[in-house]
This record gives sequence, structure tokens and C-alpha cells, in this order.
Amino acid sequence: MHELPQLPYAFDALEPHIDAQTMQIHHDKHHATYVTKLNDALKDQPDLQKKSLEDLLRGINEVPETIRTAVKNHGGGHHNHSLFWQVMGPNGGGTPSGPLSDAIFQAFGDFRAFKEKLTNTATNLFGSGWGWLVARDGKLDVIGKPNQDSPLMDGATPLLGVDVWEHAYYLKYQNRRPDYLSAWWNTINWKDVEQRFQRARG
Ligand code: MN3
Repeated sequence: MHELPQLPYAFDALEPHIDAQTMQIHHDKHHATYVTKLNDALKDQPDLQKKSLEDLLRGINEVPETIRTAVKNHGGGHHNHSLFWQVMGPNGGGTPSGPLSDAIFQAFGDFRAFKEKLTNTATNLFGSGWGWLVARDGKLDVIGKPNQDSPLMDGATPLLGVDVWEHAYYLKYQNRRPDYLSAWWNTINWKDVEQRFQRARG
């Protein structure tokens, strides 16, 4: 059974950038529902139940067609949100250091160019989805994905993601997605993102 991870900080820990009520509904309702529905989809699939969430998503094309969409949406939703809570934290923001910083300079020119690329990708994503910094074949890239599709489904490793579904920002920012995004940069826990990059490099 997949389980809803605890939020690693209090609901109000990301104030004023992300409000406590949004965090509570987002974690306790939205994320919880993805976990419940993923478990529902897998209930008659003992072999798939044994797989880690990551393996399930990397191998999405081997999941039986009858439940593939459910696993994609709810498994993707579970994985994306589990990462999202960890790449944010109180007293976040600033810039990364170490090898991740070097790799960002190499891939995008400088931190500002990277920030602009991820912000633009997330701003311009039509409808619901996520903006991502991913590692693929040892290289960094910024991509947008619709719905709850995980970069794992493309063979990429997600390092940092921003949820631009309206449920992530509507209470505080209404239609102002760019304002939410500029506030979101102040919540990033770069230590966590740096560790993901180190693991992706192996
Ligand atoms: Mn969400």
C-alpha cells in the first residue's frame, strides 16, 4: 500500500509565500486522494503492488492498459507531490551551491537564465501541470508536463518541480500564476535539490 507522507513542516511554514490553508488542502485532500486512488487502481495487481512508485512510473508502458491512465494520474500525482513538499521548506530560496550550481551554469548560462526558463515554462503551461528541472543522461533540462505526468515516464529524473494546478495557488493568488511563481522561488530547499542531483549522477 502506498502511503501519504507527512508534510515535513507545519502548514504555515511557507507563509507568506504559500498560505497555510492552501498547504493543508493541498496535502491533506489533494495529495491524499492521489494515494487513495493509486491504491484502488492497484488493488487486484499483486505484482505491481510490489514495485516502488518510481519503478511503476518508469515502467508505465508495461502497466496493463485498463489501469494505465489511473496509475499515470494518481501515481504521478503521488510522486510529484511527495517531491514538491521536500523541495520546499521554511527559510528557503537563494541559490544552489556545489555541483548543482556548476551544472546549472553549464546548461543555462547562469542562475538567472535558469530561473527565467523555469518560470516561463511554468507560466506558459496551458491548463494544469508542472514545470520541472530534470536530469537526463547526465544533463540538466527544463521541461513542462501536463496533468500529473511524471518526468520519470520519459526516462528523466525530476530534481525540482513546481505545481501550477490552480489548487496550488488559487486561494491566495487567484488567477495570478506569475505572482505565485515569483513567491515560490522563496520557498526552495536547495539542499534537497542538490541531494537529488547527486543521486541522479550516481
Ligand atoms: Mn497539486
